[in-house]
Amino acid sequence: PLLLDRRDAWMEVTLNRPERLNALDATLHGELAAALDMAAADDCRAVLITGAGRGFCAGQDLAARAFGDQPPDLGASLEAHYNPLIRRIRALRKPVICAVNGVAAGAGASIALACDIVLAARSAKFIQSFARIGLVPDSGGTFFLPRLIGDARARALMLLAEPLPAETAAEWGLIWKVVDDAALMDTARTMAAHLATQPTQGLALMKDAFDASPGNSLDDQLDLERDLQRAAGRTPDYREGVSAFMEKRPARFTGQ
Ligand code: LHQ
Repeated sequence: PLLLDRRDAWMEVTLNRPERLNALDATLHGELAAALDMAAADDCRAVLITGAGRGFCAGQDLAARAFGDQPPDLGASLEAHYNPLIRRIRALRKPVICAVNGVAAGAGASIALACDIVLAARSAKFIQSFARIGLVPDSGGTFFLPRLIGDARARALMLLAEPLPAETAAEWGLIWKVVDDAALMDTARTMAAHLATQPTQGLALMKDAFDASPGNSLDDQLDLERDLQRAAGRTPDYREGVSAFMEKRPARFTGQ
């Protein structure tokens, strides 16, 4: 249920259960985890996540969840699959682009929001569908959403479970940009190819700064920036970036 395409210097990961709008079951989770581990170990320098068919991801596969005599332990499912997935995306030392090709519902929306840069097709929608089935937003949704768009909008979206059109999502700052449907994948691939030529270590250090920011005081964040900049300043790509600037030529970053 997952397609993996290793392009020149980046990896494209496509959720591929289009008949279920790419809802996640244990198999897809397993393949996604393996793909992200491969992307982490591999020398690719950017990752692009998208969905096959008309949806991006409808969250947990509700058909796969059998109700027995005992109530299910959904916490165990988060512990086993969803939380590690979100951590894998955030911890990846390379930029992760999400091309939201269609509806992103429930944990499917949270997965998109965990990525570094989100592009969405004009026809796409984001739905915090958890309330519709009596659940709580998960997979980092209650972390990402209020930080991205503020408490008032995040709460209403989650309590009401109303679909948010991609254009509004972009206006509100939930995502980076909306792209015409037909142009989405070209735009996303061009971006992935570009990012794969950039100073990968510096970008990874930048992700560290953003991840730490919400929990830090200004003093802590200034200290962290000092440490991250010290690390960035020691990379060969910093040396190359400065040389290229001084020599008025394009930089040739190696990702080191
Ligand atoms: C689906 C699904 C789906 C199975 C569409 N499952 N088949 C974590 C831990 C553990 C447990 C619980 O959850 C979580 C986190 C979560 O993600 S909870 C949230 C789960 N997701 C949802 O509640 C969303 C359910 N889907 C929908 O509300 C709609 O399908 C949306 C609004 C996404 C799209 O609506 P439409 O464009 O009208 O499409 P559709 O509903 O007709 O869906 C197309 C097909 O895909 C359909 O199958 P069918 O055989 O009738 O053609 C759906 O049954 C199937 N599908 N989502 N999550």
